[in-house]
Amino acid sequence: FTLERALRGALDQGQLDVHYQPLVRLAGEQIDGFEALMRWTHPTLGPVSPVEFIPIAEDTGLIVAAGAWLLEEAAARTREWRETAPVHVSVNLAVRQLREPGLAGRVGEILVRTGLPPEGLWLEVTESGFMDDPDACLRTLHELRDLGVTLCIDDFGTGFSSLSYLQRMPVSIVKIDRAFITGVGDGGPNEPIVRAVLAMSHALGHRVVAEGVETTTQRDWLRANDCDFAQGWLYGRPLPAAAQTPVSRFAD
Ligand code: G
Ligand code: G
Ligand code: MN
Ligand code: NA
Repeated sequence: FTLERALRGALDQGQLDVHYQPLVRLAGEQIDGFEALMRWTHPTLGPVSPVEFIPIAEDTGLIVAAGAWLLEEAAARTREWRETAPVHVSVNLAVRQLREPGLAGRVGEILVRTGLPPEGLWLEVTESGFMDDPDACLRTLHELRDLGVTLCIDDFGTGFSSLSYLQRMPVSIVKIDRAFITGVGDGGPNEPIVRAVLAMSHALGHRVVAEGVETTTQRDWLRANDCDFAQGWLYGRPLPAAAQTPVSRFAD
């Protein structure tokens, strides 16, 4: 038995699922959209953590088919939600997917097939994709942006964050990694860093998402410091689509 072999069958055997986590506008505390997160439940192993299986899916290339499936599933679901409220869905793109020729064309086809308008789709990429082959990555990101979708830099602040990437990547949203959101509002050492990322991102014309917001203390500090969006257990855990509603409001 290997996890890799099990994962090869997971998509065909319907073992993959999508969970959705709310992303909230800090002014007004209204849902702006949801991040779509892949889940795998193996028939005997039970739920396998994405921290375990996503790297295997990337290394084996299985992420290409699984990611395309997730994108179509999330787009179709969000098109339905948009009959109630103008929410977006945010989908993670692995480096491996970014490198696949024709990605933007396939994303465009999915938008057409599902009827999701491009403003309903955010795509999250990390700096690691940019590092390996900046020119190819930039071309793909520009093609995606030309579709009218919103590009986000994910896990900002971790890995090899470089200010030149932030400036050169055609993104309009910066997602600050949850490691930096720990302790904000309590006078913790992350506060000056988060303030600086907010100032720099806003100066570049980008909007900012704080990830991993768990407390009202964090929320109040982020709002006072003009952070645009928040995501985290304070607002909701990733859950199946049936457990989410696109119109929830959160008390101030
Ligand atoms: O979903 P958390 O609940 O455990 O996710 C763990 C990690 O797996 C995160 O880094 C997240 O970005 C990644 N991940 C979850 N779903 C997807 C997906 O559909 N595609 C890619 N590339 N990464 C994902
Ligand atoms: O890497 P990415 O940011 O795409 O992955 C999001 C990861 O963060 C998922 O594993 C998700 O379950 C997790 N997550 C989301 N909100 C919170 C939170 O408030 N606290 C913690 N500890 N983890 C969170
Ligand atoms: Mn993400
Ligand atoms: Na993230």
